[in-house]
Amino acid sequence: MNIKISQEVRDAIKSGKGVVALESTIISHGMPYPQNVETALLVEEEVRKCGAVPATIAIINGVPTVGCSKEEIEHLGKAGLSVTKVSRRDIPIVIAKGQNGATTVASTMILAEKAGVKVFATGGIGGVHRGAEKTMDISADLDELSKTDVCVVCAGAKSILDLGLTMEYLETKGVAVVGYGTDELPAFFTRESGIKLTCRMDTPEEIAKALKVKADMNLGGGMLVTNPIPEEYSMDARVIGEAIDKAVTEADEKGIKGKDITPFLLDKIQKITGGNSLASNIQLVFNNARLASQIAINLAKLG
Ligand code: PSU
Ligand code: MN
Repeated sequence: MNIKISQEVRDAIKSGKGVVALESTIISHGMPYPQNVETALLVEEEVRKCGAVPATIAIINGVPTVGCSKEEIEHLGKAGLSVTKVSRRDIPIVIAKGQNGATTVASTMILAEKAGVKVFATGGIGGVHRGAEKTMDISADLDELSKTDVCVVCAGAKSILDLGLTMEYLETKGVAVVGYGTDELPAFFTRESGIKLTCRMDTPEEIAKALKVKADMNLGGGMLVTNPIPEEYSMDARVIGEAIDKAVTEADEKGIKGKDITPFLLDKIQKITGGNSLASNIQLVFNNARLASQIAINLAKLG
């Protein structure tokens, strides 16, 4: 397959520098313009400040691209929802049609693995939706974590999902869910959920070591590292809980389904809570980028 890997990313992989993959659905479908573009560029800066190299991933005019340019990021951000949201199933279609595509966690993992990038930072992952026992709506992100060898660093999952079922699903699929400095799955806007994780780890070195063992044993699949939002940016559980409940009810009433539901809920929550949830969202992405950079640097040292 023809993948375009930027010179900077290529050099970094060759010389054993840490590289951090970044997704593009968060840009086009996860935040409003212009904060989406500002955040995407600042996250790249944050990774560089930590001594690693960022690789924003998207499909540009039908070409899977690892290491998007500033202009490409700006385009994806401005175009917003009109860009196709690309999960695993959509990759061949968008490439064959020569279109632009914003990659989700699942498809970003696929392209990162093909390019040799082992660590990926994002905000939140998709998961098992509330009511999935009826709708069967389970994000392709979860199956991807079970088969594609990339470590994903996130702030847990938003309670637009059923967090308990999401953890059960990952356990069934053999995906370790590590808490960075915590025993509990963080719930994106808040640091706690009451749901127990696979294990707690307190240093990036320890996480890199576990990734190295997994690689040496050829176990395949990824690992999920959950990094709680910094205390000063975490939100009131009741305020955010009510906003999420309202958004979920509205999606239900409007009959929103399939790939449209996650972007719909994200947008509604931002509108209900004003700018507060967006500010928290931006900060937790920076926080994840810093941890992912440290993991990538340590992993690169282990060879
Ligand atoms: N959750 C968030 N922010 C996001 C997403 C999820 O808090 O931006 C995006 C990610 O790209 C994720 C995707 O991979 O939504 C999941 O979509 P779906 O549930 O349709 O698989
Ligand atoms: Mn879905």
